[in-house]
Amino acid sequence: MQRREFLSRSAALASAPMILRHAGASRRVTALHADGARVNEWLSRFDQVGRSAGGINRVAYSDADLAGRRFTQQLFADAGLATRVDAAGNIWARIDGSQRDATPIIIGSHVDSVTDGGNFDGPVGSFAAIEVARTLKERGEALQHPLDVVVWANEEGGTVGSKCAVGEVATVNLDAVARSGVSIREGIGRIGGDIARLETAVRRKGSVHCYLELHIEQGGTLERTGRDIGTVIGIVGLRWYTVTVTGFANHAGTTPMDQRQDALLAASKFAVALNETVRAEPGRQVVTVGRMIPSPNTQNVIPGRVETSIDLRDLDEAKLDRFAARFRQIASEIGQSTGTTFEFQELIRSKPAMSDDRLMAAIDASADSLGLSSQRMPSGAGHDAQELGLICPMAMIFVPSVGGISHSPREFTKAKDVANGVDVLLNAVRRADTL
Ligand code: HGY
Ligand code: MN
Ligand code: MN
Repeated sequence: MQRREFLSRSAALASAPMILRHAGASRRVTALHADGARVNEWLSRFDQVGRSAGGINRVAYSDADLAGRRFTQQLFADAGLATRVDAAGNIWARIDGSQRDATPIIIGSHVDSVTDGGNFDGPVGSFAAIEVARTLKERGEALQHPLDVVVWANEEGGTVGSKCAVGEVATVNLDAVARSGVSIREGIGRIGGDIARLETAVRRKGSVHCYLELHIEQGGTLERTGRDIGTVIGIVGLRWYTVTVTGFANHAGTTPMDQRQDALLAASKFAVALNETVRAEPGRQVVTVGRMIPSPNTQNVIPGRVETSIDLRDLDEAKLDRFAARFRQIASEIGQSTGTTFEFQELIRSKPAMSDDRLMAAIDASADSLGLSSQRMPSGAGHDAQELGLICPMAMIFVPSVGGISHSPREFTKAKDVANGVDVLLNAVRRADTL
């Protein structure tokens, strides 16, 4: 897609009212149903894997992540699907198609979580993909295209596994320390990958028929409009940075106020300035300062150092570039006025991605055929699908999040909505197979 078209669509998208689509009763085609109850049973058992006091902690490369991956591999085995782990740590299974030389349809998601997260972000799409393959196998229904089912590694650390799979590993800082405390480089080895052979995990542009992913919405739009299904029209691009602010640790009592180099004061001014800068401009851009770790973090010492973070997102890549440059300017202004220095380390960047029109139509038609209402909508969350969009047509299916809550132990999606999502994924795969 030309950049101009992308920008005009994403600008239109950013401001357009949601395009509502109603179930076309007259155009229903008999649809296939998967076993949604089975998927919900897997989810309820999975809820105990990697759960701690704060919520779900299956953070990538941790022991809880390893337990989550073992649980998931057992689901593949129960479905009669042999799995392999690629050099990036992604888990794969394949069902052959009737057309031997056809490129594969890929479906899947992730099972790693954020810190103190929920049980639905990732597993709903991963388990649905296993269920789709299992249903097709049990019915003896062969697609023309091979069907690859994947569980991506370390989605929450910046779609690392899928970046490796599309040849974008250069945009990943492999020495960054993941939430589990190990570096990405080390973590890939922990989950069965092989950092020295990452190029063997790469799928080339043109080698994949299409990619479809079911995911919880992680926002409140579907709940607000009362629609069953979201057909995702585009996924925001994102930039993640670690910013280190350096001042001078000194005595809290004897250092006069005008002779301080207070790193926490500087970092706090920075967080407020970023928020004001992004809110000053109309649009759907968002910025979050999620971490702020002072040292020595002691009552009576002026903080000499702060490690903080930036998560910046928008559908328009030029806007991301512009805000990133503005943030560096703000940092140097605050540094001047507080006697501190700011150092930016880029952790991850993901490009914005627009969905494929034909796949979106397949999702809409699948929802219609199941008597479900649907609407077109953007994704404010990042997903593996945006990486796959670099090498093949992609689209996503959203199901409602209760209260629009996600990345929280209160994350929840109703059993009927999970079952609806699985059915739409199954029928969208069958339609995509004819494209
Ligand atoms: O951060 C995100 O948007 C996604 O949930 N990984
Ligand atoms: Mn996710
Ligand atoms: Mn997430």
